[in-house]
Amino acid sequence: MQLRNELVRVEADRTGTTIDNLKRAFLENLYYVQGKPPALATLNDYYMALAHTVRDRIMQRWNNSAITYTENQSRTVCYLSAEFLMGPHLGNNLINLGLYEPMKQAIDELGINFDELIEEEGEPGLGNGGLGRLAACYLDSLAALEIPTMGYGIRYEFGIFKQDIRDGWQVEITDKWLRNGNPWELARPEWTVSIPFGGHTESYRNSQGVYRARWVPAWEVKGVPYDTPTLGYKVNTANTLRLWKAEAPESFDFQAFNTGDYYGAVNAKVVSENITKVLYPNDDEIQGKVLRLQQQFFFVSCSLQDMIRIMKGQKIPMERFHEKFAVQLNDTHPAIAVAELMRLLVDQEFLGWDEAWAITQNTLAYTNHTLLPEALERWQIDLFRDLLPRHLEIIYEINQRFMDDVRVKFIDDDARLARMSLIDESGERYVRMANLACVGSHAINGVAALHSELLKQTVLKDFYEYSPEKFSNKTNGVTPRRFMVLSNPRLTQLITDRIGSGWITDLEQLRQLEQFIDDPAFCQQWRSIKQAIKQDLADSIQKDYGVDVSIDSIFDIQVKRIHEYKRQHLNLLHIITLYNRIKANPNIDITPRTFLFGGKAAPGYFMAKLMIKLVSAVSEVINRDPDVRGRIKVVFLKNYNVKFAQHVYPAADLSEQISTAGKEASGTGNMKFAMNGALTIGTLDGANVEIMEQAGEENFFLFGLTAEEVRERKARGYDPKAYYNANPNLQLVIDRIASGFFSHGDKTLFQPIVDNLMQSDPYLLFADYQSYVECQDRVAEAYRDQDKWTRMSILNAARMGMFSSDRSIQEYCDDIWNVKPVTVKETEGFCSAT
Ligand code: NBY
Repeated sequence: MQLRNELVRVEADRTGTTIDNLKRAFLENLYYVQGKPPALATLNDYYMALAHTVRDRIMQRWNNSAITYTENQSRTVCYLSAEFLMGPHLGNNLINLGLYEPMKQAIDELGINFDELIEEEGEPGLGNGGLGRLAACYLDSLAALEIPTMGYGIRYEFGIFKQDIRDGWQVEITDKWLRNGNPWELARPEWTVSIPFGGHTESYRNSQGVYRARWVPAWEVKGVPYDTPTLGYKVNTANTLRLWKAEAPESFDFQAFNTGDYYGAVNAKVVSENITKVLYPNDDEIQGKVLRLQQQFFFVSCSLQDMIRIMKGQKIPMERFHEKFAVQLNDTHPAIAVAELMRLLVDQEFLGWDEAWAITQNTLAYTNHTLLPEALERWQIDLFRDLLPRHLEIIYEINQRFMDDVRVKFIDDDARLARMSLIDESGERYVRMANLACVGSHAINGVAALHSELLKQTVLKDFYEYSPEKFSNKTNGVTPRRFMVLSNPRLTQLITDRIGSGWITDLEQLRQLEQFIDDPAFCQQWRSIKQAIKQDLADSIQKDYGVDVSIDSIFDIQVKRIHEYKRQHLNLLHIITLYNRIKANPNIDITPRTFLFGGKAAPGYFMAKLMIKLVSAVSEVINRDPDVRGRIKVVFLKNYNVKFAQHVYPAADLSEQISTAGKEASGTGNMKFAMNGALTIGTLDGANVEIMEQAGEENFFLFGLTAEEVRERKARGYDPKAYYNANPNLQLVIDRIASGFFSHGDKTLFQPIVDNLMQSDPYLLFADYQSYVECQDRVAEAYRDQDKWTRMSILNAARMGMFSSDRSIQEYCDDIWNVKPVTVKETEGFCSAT
């Protein structure tokens, strides 16, 4: 008791939250953690001291959460994802702790610019795009909803590359995000696991004389966990993001060293550590690289072994694995979990096959994020066997039993059997990861209503017909804490002044804003906030690019990965159309616009990189043409990431969501824009459909073919040249590009884009061109009536409640995971378990 009281006192002293406590703690961390007196401190030292001051205030929640979960033996969601795009932690943690304002005051009172420290933080770019960011939003909502959760993934030493633009071309620079240390993570070497690879399998007789299989691996690596707390908004819950780093089993192989092979000894270490060295920077295309399979198996095995360790620590019998854990597979990247959980349960824990299979299916659930058939993961059998010989045997065994079941359910249908097999035997043999994920899971979902329907009709049709009860839709959502409260404090204040702060955890409450659309004062405030935010972005564009943009122009923004299916080049066709109108008639009355682009191209995706070059080339010509008189501006914003995104979404008037219908699974940027009051121009694709339903058709700029029409058009034999020949405006746009007008006379530079569009146009830009341009003309017209535009903007934001990730996560909890909130108790003192 004496010790306990002492600890309570120490803790209050160390992590108090009065302004004085905060100032003192900050200076103490600067001096004793960073080892700097203020006179020698750099901006980064200040940032680190502040980060530690915040981290200290997270510890009690984190420890109390761990204690509560252990005592309750709570069912835990394990979100398995090869990517977590968390964004900067500092501001977000302060928001979730409810300490943003006091901390700002404390730091400002010390004469240090708090906003500068927030901006000083880099971000852990451990993801490519939507899929990785979704995982981060889901961790935020899981904690806000007080659901015991572990996020499991890979601690890449180098995340997504940093993008520079030189002479209009993308240049990739390695992302050294750990260079200055990472104050948000704690290594947990005591929970290191061992991961086997390669070798062969053999059978042996156990003590009862029963034959069993075992894997005799050829090599192994260690997996060391690094934990980062993920806080819930104003609750005591602090869950854990556990990322695995690969290390050599022995940092030095003395045997090799003694035989004189010093190089070989060190090389073994290099090879092991390669596994978590770098994130694959592709956001679609599968690359059948062995290192990628190593990464996937590595983090899945680490994570499942970690769950087994936790079961044993809590003395829960292994037969109850599925009662303790709900494991979600974020796309097929962790789908090897199906075979690995079977191996661990059967070979290591000695459960019978049928029991292990029931546990596996009851534990796992699979989320699909793409309809593009070329993006479905598969692995060459030989490569797979070399790395995971035992898993291949297990997959064969699963497949044999599965094929027997299909054969009975759909008699005499060999074509169906061939399509559903876990092994593609149509040519070279492959393991099909989506099929493995479907067979091994009790639930399968898509990420928007349209996507989930199309899954059932196309890529997963056979699996739907086989087990329709497994399928459901879980429309994506985004966290309003990061994407409204943190990134748009002015709008947050205005909304909260009017309807209170309940909307932050119950986004449907934004509907109450509808009552103010006829309140001129409110509309005026709404508009002036948007203008002020646009000014901030304009200032940073002036500073970083030397381009002067007017805040009275429409901020028309397309930020997302660069992809042909996302059609940044359709946006360009419209821009060139406007430019051509001005050139034909320099005095034409057009609504001024600022076109902003941002996004990375996969380093090996030639067409995407050429699209970036085309944006740069068009912007160069337009921005300096005196005829344009500044009425249109085009800027490519380099190195688009979560941190920058937070400045972009609040500044937008118009959100470009213009993918070919049926190609974008959901989109999540579309939601972030709309809840910050941007209007959307979009196709009926992904979650756009639901966004329009919610906002009302009259508040959405819809254009283009539907997914069904796209399918028909292609089936009939699509001919882009017919559109080109029939449309003089389109012709002029394409001819200008082809003529070298935007490339200093070089006719060859953009020829691959022109040829692609003229000859096949796989994403139907030409078919949608006229509809898009007409829709953009309606946008320009609408913007001229500022009162009307503001009302539409308010209505959009007010009606985006369903796109909170809290709603998505509640649906996963109820329909798939069957988990309930566990309230973490508030205790004084950090020894509450005793
Ligand atoms: O997932 C995106 C979808 O395109 C988007 O429509 C959806 O909103 C979002 C969240 O559900 N998919 C995505 O971001 N995919 C990837 O980033 C990705 C990354 C790696 C690989 C494949 C896809 N890979 O095969 O390595």
